Amino acid sequence: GTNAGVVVKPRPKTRKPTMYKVLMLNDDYTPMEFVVHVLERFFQKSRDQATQIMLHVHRRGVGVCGVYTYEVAETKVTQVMDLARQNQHPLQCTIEKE
Ligand code: TYC
Repeated sequence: GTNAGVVVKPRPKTRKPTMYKVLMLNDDYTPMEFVVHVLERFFQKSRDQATQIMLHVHRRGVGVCGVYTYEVAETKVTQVMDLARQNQHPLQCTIEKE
């Protein structure tokens, strides 16, 4: 086929990194607009995507903001929790191994 004659060494040490879901939890007090803002700012969601995720969390209690390696996921949780605390919102965010 293509690449005829090209010899490729197997590389057995390569591993898929363990990935972690960042989960957003519903509460009764955090404004919907704040949650949409958080999803746009820290999770690179469009306004429409952020609104869909926020409404899913509002209705179902929990939703996935994104899936990342451990260090990135942990950083995003910290960023969300810091901004929520600064604004005196009880918004909760956590990580879960995929
Ligand atoms: N339930 C909140 C309200 O009615 C909105 C909300 C959505 C809060 C998602 C948190 O993760 C959340 N204002």
